[in-house]
Amino acid sequence: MNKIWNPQIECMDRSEIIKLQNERLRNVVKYEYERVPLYRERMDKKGVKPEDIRTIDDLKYLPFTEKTDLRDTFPYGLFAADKKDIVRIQGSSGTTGKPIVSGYTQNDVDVWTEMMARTLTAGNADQDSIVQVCYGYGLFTGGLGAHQGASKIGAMTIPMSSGNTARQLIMMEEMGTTHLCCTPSYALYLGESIREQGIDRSKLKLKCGFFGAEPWTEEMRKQIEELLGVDALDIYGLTEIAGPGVSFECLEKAGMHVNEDHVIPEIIDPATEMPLPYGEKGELVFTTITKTGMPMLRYRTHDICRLHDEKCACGRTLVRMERLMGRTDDMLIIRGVNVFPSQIESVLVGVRGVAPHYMLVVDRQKATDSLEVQVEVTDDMFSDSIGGLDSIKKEIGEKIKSVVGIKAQITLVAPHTIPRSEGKAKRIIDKRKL
Ligand code: DLL
Repeated sequence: MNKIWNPQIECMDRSEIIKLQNERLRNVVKYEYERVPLYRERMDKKGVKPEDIRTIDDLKYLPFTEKTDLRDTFPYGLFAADKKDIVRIQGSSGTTGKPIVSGYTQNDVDVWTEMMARTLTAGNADQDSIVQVCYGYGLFTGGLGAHQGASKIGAMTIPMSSGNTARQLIMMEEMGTTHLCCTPSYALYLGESIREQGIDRSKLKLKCGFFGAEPWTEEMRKQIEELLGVDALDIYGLTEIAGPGVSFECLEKAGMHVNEDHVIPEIIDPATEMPLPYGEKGELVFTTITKTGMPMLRYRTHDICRLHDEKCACGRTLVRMERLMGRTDDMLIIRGVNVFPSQIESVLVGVRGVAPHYMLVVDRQKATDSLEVQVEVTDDMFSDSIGGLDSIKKEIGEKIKSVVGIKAQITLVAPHTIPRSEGKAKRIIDKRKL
């Protein structure tokens, strides 16, 4: 039996959903125009007034919002609510060292919590469930998002946060965890650890897992399901829009239901920026229609996927997103952390003795991602002592850790050995099969 947290909304007639979206869209556009200078200026420049936006078909007249807008107006430029009404800040990494932050009012935290409550319910979690959250707690939305949703449905919630696999496994076994929230690569790692340690799978009570924050495949789903004995569900979200739960799979595993009473998804052609019909592959764009802290109009996610509006066998009528098919930009997700090559480059240009020629090699071994940064040393440095080279490696490693938030292996290579490109530089070798 497939449980539904809010059937009234999740199974609403499409015509009713669209009516609700039209009404909420009109309100949010007016609200943004009145409160956020960036939106007002951009709409004025396009000659669009809030009254021109009547229905979701008018979305195409609105300007887009980009991650760079959040960076350029950091920290408070896009806040629509008064600071005193903001109760939470969450964040992720941006294209440079500056974080990307979003401010949430209590309303926004409640909206997000509702989305995650629906997500967990779609995997049959309820007040009898024991939910182990191994997403990181902190600025990253994974931990707190899953936690809030699990608390809302009345589940026993274990806020493990990420890491410390031995302790995760003890808790899972002894507490009788039924539902697991973590990245798919960590789920695989947990599964492999269970097998390696010879833990008796029949002692585990796991039923279902909610895995997201990074790309994964149907093949990984099968492996995780086999290793952990769970239904492995895909969940999607992003800090700028809410966090995890923006869309979620049900046990039909036939695409992620978008919480359309709170967000309007569109697919656009990333080159022409024109909207594409359901079923076509393109870039996913979201407009939030119930947030008040920092609502987003036509936020370009740079994630590539398809949308479908047929009713799901579970009864939900919400539009479904296919598994993500990649990105339109060069953002990598390494151990769940968003990494832009430009961040690495900004570190390298500030280090004496290295040239701005580098290659990022990403790999995955035993379900754990690794990042190797190969960088050329300058001619002068090349003839320097090993001690000098070691201290450069150390400096780069520390700076990358502090700017990007992950540990990288640094390999210094001889001058002129990184292949030069005549066109767009190729700076990434991703050996993971995602
Ligand atoms: O990753 C929120 C999240 C936490 C989602 C926990 C699911 C579970 P950000 O750090 O802002 O937020 O990163 C957002 O991660 O634009 C996608 O590129 C990627 N992403 C998120 N979920 C998936 C998924 C969180 N299920 C960025 N499949 C997004 C593939 C995903 N990529």
